[in-house]
Amino acid sequence: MTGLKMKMDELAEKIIKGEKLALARGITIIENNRKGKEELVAKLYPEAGRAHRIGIAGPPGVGKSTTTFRIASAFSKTDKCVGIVAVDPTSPFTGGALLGDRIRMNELFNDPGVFIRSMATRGSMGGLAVAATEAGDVLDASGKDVVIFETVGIGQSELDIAKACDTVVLILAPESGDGVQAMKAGFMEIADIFAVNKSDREGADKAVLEIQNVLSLHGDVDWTIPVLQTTATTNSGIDDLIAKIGEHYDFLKETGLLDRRRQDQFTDRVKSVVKKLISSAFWTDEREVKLEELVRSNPEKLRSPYRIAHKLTESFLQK
Ligand SMILES: Nc1nc2c(ncn2[C@@H]2O[C@H](COP(=O)(O)OP(=O)(O)OP(=O)(O)O)[C@@H](O)[C@H]2O)c(=O)[nH]1
Ligand SMILES: [Mg+2]
Repeated sequence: MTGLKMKMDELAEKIIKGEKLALARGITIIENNRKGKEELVAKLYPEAGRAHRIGIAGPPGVGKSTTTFRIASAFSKTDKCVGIVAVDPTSPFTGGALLGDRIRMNELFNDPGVFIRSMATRGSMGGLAVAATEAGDVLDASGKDVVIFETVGIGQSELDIAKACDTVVLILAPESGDGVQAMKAGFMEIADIFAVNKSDREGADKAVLEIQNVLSLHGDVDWTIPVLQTTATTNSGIDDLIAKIGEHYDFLKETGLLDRRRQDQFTDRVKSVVKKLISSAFWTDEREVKLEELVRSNPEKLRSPYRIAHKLTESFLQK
């Protein structure tokens, strides 16, 4: 056994026991693509799969962190261990928010049943979703009953993270009119529960109706997508939200959808690793240089990306 593998085995064992420091180290290794990452994931993966993965998505400022905090505290009070992956550099979890928020988040930090990890969006393209999902695996393997992913915005990378969750909660605010944007971005199709937060403000009823209208066109057969109203700051409607999250998880388990979803997610992950492996095997220094040469030697008017790509990959693909 190599030294590195032994070290990773040791670390994995500590993570599986639920040691916080080991957890933090493990996630750092994954986030930064450090040496030993593959060995660590291999060791932890068989231990993962027991946690309920909940995605909390939505446009900036609608109350995702406040809601996450409420949900996490409620779970923690019922003796469930909670892990949070907050994917956003400006989130209150990383100190980007107002003082009041930070104090509330600190209460959570002091809760021994809750482990919070924030990840910055400055990661490489497409890599963030993978890193966040793998951080979720580490938390899952460490025995968390629930892993919550808070993402900001409704872009592709947020969509990818949501797709790796069991239950996706889309949070909107009454005034935002973001529903339409979220719909365009593909979030309407993958959200299992809608929450119109800040329902202490005007327009919440109208927003709920609008969302219900759109959903009625989708007409999913088995799971009726609930559209709830919450006011995260006063904890209003949060019990209902937590109940629906639980119902959805039961629904997934009873119908066998959970296994199917996880199998699909696993297949997707293998595909993305294969893509990465092939791409890094292909892009040797030599080929980078050849590409430069081909681009330079072909006059602009005659240049076709396909022709050059075929020339470059010819020998590689024949193997
Ligand atoms: N009036 C009202 N304000 C709320 C409610 N929920 C959250 N807020 C406030 O809205 C602001 C943003 O809340 P956050 O929970 O940080 O929202 P977020 O969606 O996590 O924000 P980002 O992570 O920056 O996208 C804070 O000042 C909260 O106190 C609510 O239900 N009603
Ligand atoms: Mg937030």
